[in-house]
Amino acid sequence: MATPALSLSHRHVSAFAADVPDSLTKSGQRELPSKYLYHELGSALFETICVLPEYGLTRADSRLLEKYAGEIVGRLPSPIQVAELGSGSGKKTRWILEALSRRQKTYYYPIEISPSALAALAKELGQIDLVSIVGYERPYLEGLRAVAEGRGEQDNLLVLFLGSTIGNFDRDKGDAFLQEMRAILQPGDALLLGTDLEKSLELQLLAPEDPAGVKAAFNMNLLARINRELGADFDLSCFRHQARWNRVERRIEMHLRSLQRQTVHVPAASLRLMLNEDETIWTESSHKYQAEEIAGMAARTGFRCEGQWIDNEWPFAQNLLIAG
Ligand code: AVJ
Repeated sequence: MATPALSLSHRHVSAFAADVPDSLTKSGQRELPSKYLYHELGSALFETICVLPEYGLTRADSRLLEKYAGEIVGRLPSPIQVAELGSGSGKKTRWILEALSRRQKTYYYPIEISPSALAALAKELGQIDLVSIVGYERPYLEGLRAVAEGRGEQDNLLVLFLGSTIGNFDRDKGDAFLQEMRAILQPGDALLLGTDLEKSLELQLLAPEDPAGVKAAFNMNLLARINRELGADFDLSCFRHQARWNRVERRIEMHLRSLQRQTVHVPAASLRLMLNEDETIWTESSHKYQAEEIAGMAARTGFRCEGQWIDNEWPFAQNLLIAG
């Protein structure tokens, strides 16, 4: 069996070792939880996806924040502290923190399971005057609970959930997640939610298919990670990356398609897996939204939508939700 990377806590390794066989042996469609795509190498590959010419999502997200951070911050109560779920490199966050730091001293709590992303973040955002960074290497809601418990009595919270990460959740799971988040917050706290919007089929399908294959590498790396950390023997040349538009669910799905009938072993999970030719492992969903449906999502989950800003190059929305 391969030795797990030293930077991983035992807890992470055992959660991974438990989740992998459960989802790979699901009846019907085999799966792998998408959160395991984002770790060390995976997060670096995703950062590369974000600069692909075909992938407009991250640039739209950034453009909106650059243009409207002042306006967004102007609608927030004061004083306010900032928590961010899955902050990645933090480049987009800078606009919000700079706008806030013009009016108050700000604590910024990035919540992120990737230690390398947290370290990069401290570097990227460590120099802003009047901003102090305290990172939490925890799952999203666990981290948010810790931040909320530690806040001062006067402090409101702004939660940043950018980049349409919400799109990784099935719609009902997304609602449940927002409800759980709401339960941790106080009335008047804010959530800035980034959502990728439905767009022409051409744009939608162009985005998943970059000619250099960065997305394919990002997807295939999950199998390589299982080989590295759980001692599995996935032969990557026997799989192919596939992106599909699911028009009923309004989402892009990423799959790994088995090119032949094959058997795979995952020793750390005592698992022997038989895959048929053309059978797929579903690794990620990326749900798309209509601008008008966000108010409904907010209402169902204990928020109200107080503002929405839409990019005019790539359909993407920043939504300011206030806890009711
Ligand atoms: C991280 C969910 C925002 O939906 O575009 C992109 C994921 N995966 N290319 C997205 C993703 C491969 C991404 N999100």
